[in-house]
Amino acid sequence: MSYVDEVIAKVKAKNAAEPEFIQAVEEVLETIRVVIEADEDNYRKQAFLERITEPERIIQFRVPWVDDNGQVQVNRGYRVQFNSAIGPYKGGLRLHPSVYLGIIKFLGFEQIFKNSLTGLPIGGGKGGSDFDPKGKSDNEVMRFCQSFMTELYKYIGKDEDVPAGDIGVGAREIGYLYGQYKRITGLYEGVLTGKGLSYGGSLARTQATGYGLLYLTEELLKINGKDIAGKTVVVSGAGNVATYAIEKAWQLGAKPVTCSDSTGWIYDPDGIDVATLQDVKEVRRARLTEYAKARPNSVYHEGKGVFTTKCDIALPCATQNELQLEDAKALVANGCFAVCEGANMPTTLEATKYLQDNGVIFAPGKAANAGGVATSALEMSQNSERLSWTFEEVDAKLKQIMVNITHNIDDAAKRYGMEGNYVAGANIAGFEKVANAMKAQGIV
Ligand code: NDP
Ligand code: 2IT
Repeated sequence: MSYVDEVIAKVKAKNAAEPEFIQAVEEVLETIRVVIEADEDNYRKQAFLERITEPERIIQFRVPWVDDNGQVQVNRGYRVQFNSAIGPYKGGLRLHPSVYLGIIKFLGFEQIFKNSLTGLPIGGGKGGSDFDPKGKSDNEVMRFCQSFMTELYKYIGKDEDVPAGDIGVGAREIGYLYGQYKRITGLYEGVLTGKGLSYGGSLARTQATGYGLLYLTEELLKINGKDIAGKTVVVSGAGNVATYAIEKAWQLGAKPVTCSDSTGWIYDPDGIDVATLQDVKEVRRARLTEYAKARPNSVYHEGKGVFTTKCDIALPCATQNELQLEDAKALVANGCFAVCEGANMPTTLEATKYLQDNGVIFAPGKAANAGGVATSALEMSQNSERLSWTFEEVDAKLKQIMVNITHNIDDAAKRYGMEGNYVAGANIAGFEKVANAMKAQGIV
């Protein structure tokens, strides 16, 4: 049996109850097979793939907090410090009821290669909790965040591990987490990114993931002789990534016509109005039915369905495995020619294969959504030098990073005879730097 197949089998056996983690590992190992097989005996002897698929450290903890009725609630907190070969652990915190260890491990594993692709010195990590912020008061969210940080602070630090936002963690949560870290440790340091602008945050971090997604999409289309201007874009999600993807799509001359949340989705024939979306989701924290009320030409549908809308480009920006085989078939049948992932692993393996087999330009999340973490690393740089850069400066750096990633993944795919396979290109380019650093640092 080949070494890659041996390790895939081992990972499946050891992590049988974690399908999302297995999915992420399988996708990476299948596409770096060409690299491994060129030096297979050495990689096997070094147990290289066993090491890269095993987190350096997993921290799991109890998070007790008191709700507004005086009832004690208990959630489970996690931080997976996956790989520190190229820098301190870096990656978001997710608060969602679906969170369990397998979700955090898949996200942490993806983060290793994503962070490598940014070209910046950041290792891979991820954390979160099964706490559901929906319907909680500000005080409940604060008490949860304080309790979460009261345990987490022991394991993080500006040169050690730097968490940030993800699903369910935005400016409000980062503020509460930062306040508690500072209170316990007495340190005013860049231990979290995505901070508010008045206490060490970076301009353009809020917009960075969505904007970066569009910078990469624009460049990838250029490489393929296409132009984003005038194209119809379907977006899923209605959170941080989706909102700023929609805003930048407009700025590049495209027309975004959908968004979605966990209960339904919107089709707006006039294009999604960013100010209305922000008011509904960022300010009122309401459902998308409120968007439809504010925009009478738009239509609200219950449940799933964004990807059945006719479009040129699809940008899944909500959550893992939201774009399934039947969605991929609908996209292809409707003439969609590019899918770029704003979310982490939103496309199932079989849907990805279907899109690629049908000639759709497909950019995986670890490349396409890397603008968020890249800008987090720029926030860390600003914190270290105790300076803040202008919006234009950060945005220009973000754009350059996304353009570089686009060409690096294109080149890596070509180098290994897989031109146009950006999944392979991203995994190989991300892997090479980490592998190099791991080899140099010995068996650790
Ligand atoms: P937000 O919490 O801001 O928004 C998430 C959106 O997706 C919401 O509209 C939410 O619906 C919807 N959603 C979440 N879970 C589900 C689900 N299980 N089923 C259906 N809809 C769901 O998160 P972000 O925008 O930050 O994150 C979106 C994706 O992008 C995630 O995959 C995240 O890992 C990834 N990402 C985020 C980055 C960042 O900088 N924030 C960076 C790189 C990737 P509702 O409004 O009902 O809650
Ligand atoms: O998935 C991701 O890259 C993020 N949620 C952002 C991580 C970060 O550290 O900014």
